[in-house]
Amino acid sequence: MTKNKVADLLVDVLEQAGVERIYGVTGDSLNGIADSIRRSEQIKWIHVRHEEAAAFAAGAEAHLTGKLAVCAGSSGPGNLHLINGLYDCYRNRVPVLAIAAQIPSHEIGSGYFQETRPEHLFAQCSQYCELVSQPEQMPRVLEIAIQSALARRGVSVVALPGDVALRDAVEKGPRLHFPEPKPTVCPSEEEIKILAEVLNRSKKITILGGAGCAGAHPELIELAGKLNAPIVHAMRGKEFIEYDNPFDVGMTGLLGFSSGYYAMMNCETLLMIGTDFPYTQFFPKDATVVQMDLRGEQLGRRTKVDFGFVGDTKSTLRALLPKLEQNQSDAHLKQSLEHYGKTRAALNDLASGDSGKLIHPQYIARVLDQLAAKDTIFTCDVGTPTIWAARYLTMNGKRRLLGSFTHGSMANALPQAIGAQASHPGRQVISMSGDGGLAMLMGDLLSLRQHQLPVKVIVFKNDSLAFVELEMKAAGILGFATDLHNPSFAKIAEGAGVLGLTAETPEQVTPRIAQALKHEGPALVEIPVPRQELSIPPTISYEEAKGFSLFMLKAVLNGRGDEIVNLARVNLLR
Ligand SMILES: Cc1cc2nc3c(=O)[nH]c(=O)nc-3n(C[C@H](O)[C@H](O)[C@H](O)COP(=O)(O)OP(=O)(O)OC[C@H]3O[C@@H](n4cnc5c(N)ncnc54)[C@H](O)[C@@H]3O)c2cc1C
Ligand SMILES: Cc1ncc(C[n+]2csc(CCOP(=O)(O)OP(=O)(O)O)c2C)c(N)n1
Ligand SMILES: [Mg+2]
Repeated sequence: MTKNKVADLLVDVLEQAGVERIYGVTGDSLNGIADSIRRSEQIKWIHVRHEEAAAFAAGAEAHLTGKLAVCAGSSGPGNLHLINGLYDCYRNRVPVLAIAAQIPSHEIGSGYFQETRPEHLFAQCSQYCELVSQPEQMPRVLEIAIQSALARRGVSVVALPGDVALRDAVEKGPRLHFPEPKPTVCPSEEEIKILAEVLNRSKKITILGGAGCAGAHPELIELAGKLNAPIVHAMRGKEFIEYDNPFDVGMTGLLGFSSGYYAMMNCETLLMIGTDFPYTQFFPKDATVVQMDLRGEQLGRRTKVDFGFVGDTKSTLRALLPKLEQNQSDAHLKQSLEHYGKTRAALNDLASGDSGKLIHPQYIARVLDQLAAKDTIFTCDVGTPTIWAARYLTMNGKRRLLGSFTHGSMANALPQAIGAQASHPGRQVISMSGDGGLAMLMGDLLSLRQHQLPVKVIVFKNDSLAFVELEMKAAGILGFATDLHNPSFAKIAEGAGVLGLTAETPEQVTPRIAQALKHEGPALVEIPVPRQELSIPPTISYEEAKGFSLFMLKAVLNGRGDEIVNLARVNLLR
């Protein structure tokens, strides 16, 4: 009987951990591992065309399933390509393991062909990153890596030299057999009492909820009802908070709704729940701020906090709710909801499909929202597609929305869609791609065909890096270096074996998208949209904007872009 190799043991451990697929590009030092994966009945190798796409895809899978997802790259440039996607996984706090193959162990330190030092390179985007330099370390190092990724929710990297992978294993099999830890974390009784007292005292409360509210929807709604509090959400919380929510007043921030902005600014008590909303200028200055988060180190990170509590949202709210009194005043809630109604109506007006020859991107997003299935997984590129997704996609508790919201990397949507579709074969997956974003990792259009992934790619073709152009305008800088001389993406798709369609008029948007969604295989719909959909009026002066990036402005981009000026004036001229 042939002996188990270290690579075989690695695959055994991954199987034991429930891994079903590994995204990557093979090569040299990874070949031993690839050979063991080939023999696995459980684990499928998803060959992508760029390792960055592999990491984004693994991140999407982990985000959607909550379980460990895996990507791999060969030594040197192969695993170096993983980094940007891994950074995104790390910032999104999703459990991902990266296998970074390494050059032959006896060459390390000699400046050998493709030599890099993964332990250093990945240190910033991982919770755990170690080199396996001898067979005795396996499976312990791999299991620590997996445990770290799951328990700390983040990225682990195992660097494995090709020769070590091919040596005989010392240990017989996996050592750990316990499921992913799911502890409940709740503030102490004394703390819950203080929390209840603070909230019972205040009549004008606004809740800012984020991704940490996942799984606690009923508790959150009950809480808002007792407090008569409008709920503002941060972007990563949209998919968990917005639906079936009579207290929803939209998002805040640059891409937010002015109703979300004012609900926060006008409250006496701001209750932050499971959010790391990063833009400090959008927090009220005089309100009492109460924050709860699973991680103590998050408290007070974005604004001053008067009362901070460590706990998971569900357990904390369950303990808190019986101690809360019904707030008798609903004036703040009513005012916020009314404002939301008006903001929403103004945004809906802009999503019209009948204004002459132009196809407004808002309209495309609304058509997508209407035609997509009840449980569609959407991904959106960083750039203006993030705006359209934030404002025009309706979440319902089953739909999901993924982006590179915290790391903010372009080109995320297509590779995230690959991971979403590979891990959810029966689900509709739609990638809202920018023309810049799609072109950046366009090689992986080929993966849709190769792996029979019926992803639908909708290209917002504005022939520019439009979001950056907007930033330049807001900063009073002339638009520069933002032109895109685009090909026909539909023809490129056709050449890649993907159904390629183009909508050239507003009337064609619905039928083309419907055709793509009905198509059994992968499809791409290319849609020309105006370059400057959100224009910033010339009234914003250079003096006002000087030294401020778009994200630093205290501004909500309303549909037409004029509110950015109003809020900027309020803030900067005070
Ligand atoms: C082009 C662009 C524009 C953007 N504009 C905006 C904008 O206008 N508005 C906006 O909101 N965002 C915007 N974003 C996104 C923004 O950068 C942040 O990523 C987002 O606001 C963070 O959302 P979050 O707080 O829900 O999630 P996270 O940052 O992931 O924070 C979640 C928090 O919940 C905690 N947590 C996790 N699990 C639990 C649990 N079980 N119980 C309790 N706590 C838990 C975590 O520790 C963390 O502190 C933009 C992004 C891009 C790319
Ligand atoms: C990898 C990377 N490079 C550059 C940027 C800066 N950036 C942010 S949005 C953007 C433009 C995106 O263009 P496109 O995908 O065409 O979307 P649009 O805004 O035009 O709709 C750029 C260059 C970034 N976020 N990530
Ligand atoms: Mg563009």
